[in-house]
Amino acid sequence: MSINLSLYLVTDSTPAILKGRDLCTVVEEALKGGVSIVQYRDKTNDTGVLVETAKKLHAITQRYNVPLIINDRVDVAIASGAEGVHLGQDDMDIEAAKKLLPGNAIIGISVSSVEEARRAVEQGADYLGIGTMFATPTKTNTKNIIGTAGTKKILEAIGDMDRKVGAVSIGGINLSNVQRVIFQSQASNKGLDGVAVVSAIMGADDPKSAAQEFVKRISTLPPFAVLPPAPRPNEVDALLSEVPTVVQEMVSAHPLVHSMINFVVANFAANVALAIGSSPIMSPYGDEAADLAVHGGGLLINMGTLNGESVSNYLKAIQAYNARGNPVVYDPVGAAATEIRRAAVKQLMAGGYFDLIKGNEGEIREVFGNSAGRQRGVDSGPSTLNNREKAALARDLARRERNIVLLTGAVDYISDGNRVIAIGNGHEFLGQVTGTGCALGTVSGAFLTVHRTDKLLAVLSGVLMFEIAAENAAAAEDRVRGPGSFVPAFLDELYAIREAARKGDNSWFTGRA
Ligand code: 3NM
Ligand code: MG
Repeated sequence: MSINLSLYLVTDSTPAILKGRDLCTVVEEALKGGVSIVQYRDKTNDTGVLVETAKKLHAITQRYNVPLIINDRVDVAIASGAEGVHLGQDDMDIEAAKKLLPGNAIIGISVSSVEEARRAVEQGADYLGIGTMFATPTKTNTKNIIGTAGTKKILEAIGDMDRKVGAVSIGGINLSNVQRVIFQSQASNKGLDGVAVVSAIMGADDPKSAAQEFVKRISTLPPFAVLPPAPRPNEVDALLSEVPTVVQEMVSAHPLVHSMINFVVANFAANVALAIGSSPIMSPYGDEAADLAVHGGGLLINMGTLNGESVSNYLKAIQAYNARGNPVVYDPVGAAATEIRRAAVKQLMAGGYFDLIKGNEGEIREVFGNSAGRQRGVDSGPSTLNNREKAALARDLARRERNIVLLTGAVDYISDGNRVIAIGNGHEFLGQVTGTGCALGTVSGAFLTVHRTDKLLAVLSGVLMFEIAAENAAAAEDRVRGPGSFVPAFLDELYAIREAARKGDNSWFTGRA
């Protein structure tokens, strides 16, 4: 049986969602907009009302040739002639439901873990409702918020099974996140067959146009999606040969970068941005982001001096840049330092897409969900991973998020989930001045803004320009005696590379990386 799960409408009869409108009218509007399957979900009414309403809905869904599924209640499904049931983990089990229902009935089940998913497939479920994707006011008693990372794990597990099964994601899915949900949940062997939505359609002022817009977005990639190029033979050499050209591109494009950055280093990061030839704006105010994003620049989120308003400001900005496909860089400063920061990481990871996540070992581990425990302050602390493990961590996080990860340290690791590049450039003075790591976030934003086809190459080019400038500055022994005199020399050397690149002179790079 092949069921079209692409846009799965789940009904809700509560006044907050229906706002005085008739349930059947709202569902019919959604059907006109392109909903492909409907579930009647009603947790409050008596059985008589449920059967009566299900029959009315069935008469409508039949006209649109769309299956009607009944939530929880096998008896209501049978009495109304609906095409199937959707069972929760606490409802009747699949085996019992199969005995009662006609042989061709559709049986769906809610799952929130790999174990539940495997069991449901073995028992013969036709599709899985995988959730909860994001926290949602529509259902607050959910077991588990699993996000795109948890959803992907479940898809990976069922993709390996012999029996094929449909899969939809549910919970907090709306027009602004639906493309990201589908893109980031995609496992190597299975993707979502659709999304299940309650409030974003049932509660919309115009359910028909909301459904139409969902249909459009479901069938297209999100604006920020760039599929990484297939690795070539001698990939590292090939990448390195392209770096000077990418630096030239960045210098001549003069990209705008909007940094939402901590107040300790904002001045230094702005000076670095100017020195490389980009155009900085430092604004922590989320409501400004939509206007700034219009210019096509990049965004940096650096949560080094988090406060009570920061996360909501960041989320507004991320959504504005994501919607246009402009690059967003996340620097999760001190990610594991406090419970507040840990919560902020979760909210931000659930709230948007980051083209690049950049951090030290402790920060990247926290983002990955494999924390080594509380960080002391915001510095990296002693390293506990060896080089192989660091490379694997960068690769695994990038593969999970479908983005670029830059794990910084004495050796930096950069990955797109497939390629992993280790970079040994730089100088120890970079670690003795505040703000160098943060400024690299702004620099990466500038490069990602200009070079769009290979994000890994963009970030690699920024890191190499930055670290070679640091080497040049530290080597200027006439001018540099320590971290203090290093800072102006570093800005000078960034500027010198920029001027060389502007003239098409690549000698700064030859033999240096
Ligand atoms: N089931 P909205 S979440 C009905 O996690 C339901 O199994 C969920 O509503 C689960 O689209 C949910 O308005 C509510 O966020 C989804
Ligand atoms: Mg249920």
